[in-house]
Amino acid sequence: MALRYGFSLFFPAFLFLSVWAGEGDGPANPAATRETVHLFRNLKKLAGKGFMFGHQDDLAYGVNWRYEAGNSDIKTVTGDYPAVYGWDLGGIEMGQENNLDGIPFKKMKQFIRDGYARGAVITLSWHARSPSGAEKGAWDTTHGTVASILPGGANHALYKTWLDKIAVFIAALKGSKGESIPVLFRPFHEHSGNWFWWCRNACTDFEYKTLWRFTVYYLQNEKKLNNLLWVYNTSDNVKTSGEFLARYPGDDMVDMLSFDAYQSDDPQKNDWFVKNVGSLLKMIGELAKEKGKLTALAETGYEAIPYPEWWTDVLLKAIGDNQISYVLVWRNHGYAEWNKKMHYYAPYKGQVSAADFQKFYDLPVTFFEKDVLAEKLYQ
Ligand code: BMA
Repeated sequence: MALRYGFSLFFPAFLFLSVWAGEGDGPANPAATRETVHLFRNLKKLAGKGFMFGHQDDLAYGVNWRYEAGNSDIKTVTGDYPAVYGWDLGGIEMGQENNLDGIPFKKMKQFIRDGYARGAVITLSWHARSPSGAEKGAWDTTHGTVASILPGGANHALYKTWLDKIAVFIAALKGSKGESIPVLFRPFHEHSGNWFWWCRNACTDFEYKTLWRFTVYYLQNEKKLNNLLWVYNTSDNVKTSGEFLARYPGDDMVDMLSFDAYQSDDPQKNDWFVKNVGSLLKMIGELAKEKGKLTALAETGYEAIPYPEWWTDVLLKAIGDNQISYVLVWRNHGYAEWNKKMHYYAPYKGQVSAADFQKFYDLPVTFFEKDVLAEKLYQ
């Protein structure tokens, strides 16, 4: 009781929000824009029919190409674009022109507008650089870093400048009628892991929740961004719903439950991926049903996809009959200089899994861009 009282005195505004927000079948934000409300409701309906396919950085580059207008590795295989485009804001907090993987933010804005104009869904992640260990970027686990950016912390004013930069970027994302483009925002992702400065080995559950609540409060109430759907995300190491929800900030500040899981070993020798992803999707599906939220497999993939049937024999089986909004595979960097191997997760023309990906594309349950255009997700 004493703790609660002290806490609410310290951070009143964003604590009290929880009293009345988050009810009903719309997004958590009661002031969400029309298109954002439509997207939330349409995604709920869509989850009963199938799931969307997403790809990180899809329009910017692929294996063996960079910045070619209209190009997409997914399109070279299927003739269609993904239904979900993932982009990462890492670096924006430093005022950089390019994100951590070299994409100019100016180009990213245009890719986002292009994807939205074609009826697709946009999701943003944020590999924010640690204020404590800048040279390691987001991959710094100095204790106390999250605490330092919370209200009262030494880096709190700095953190607000980061959010101000994010707000400028997001506010510039407009559709042809001047409407704000809805964004599935997934900050501080994979928090159950042990590699980022917001992970569970680097900050307490309470600090994480406070960081989330402050971030939502600031972007929604101070910056008036009402086009965000908030995506809560863990890694694949959580076993129970209690563990999954350990850092859940509240129904009033989350719209989607998700986790990230990658195939790391040979799927023909080890069925861990199918089993684990399947059971985690079931678990978050049940939680989402209770809470009236959406779900996703927010990041996945098998690096360089050496198993030709990975799409229909592994990924599809892992998803099973779980009703999720989307699955997104990570970026197609191509040859990675830093560890001297290929780093990509989506097929491209001629890649060994391309034929199987075409089969995956042809299934009635997989939604790509042409399918979602017909769904009119924003109306
Ligand atoms: C990782 C790798 C890195 C990249 C980071 C953020 O999985 O792809 O090369 O910098 O994601 O996009």
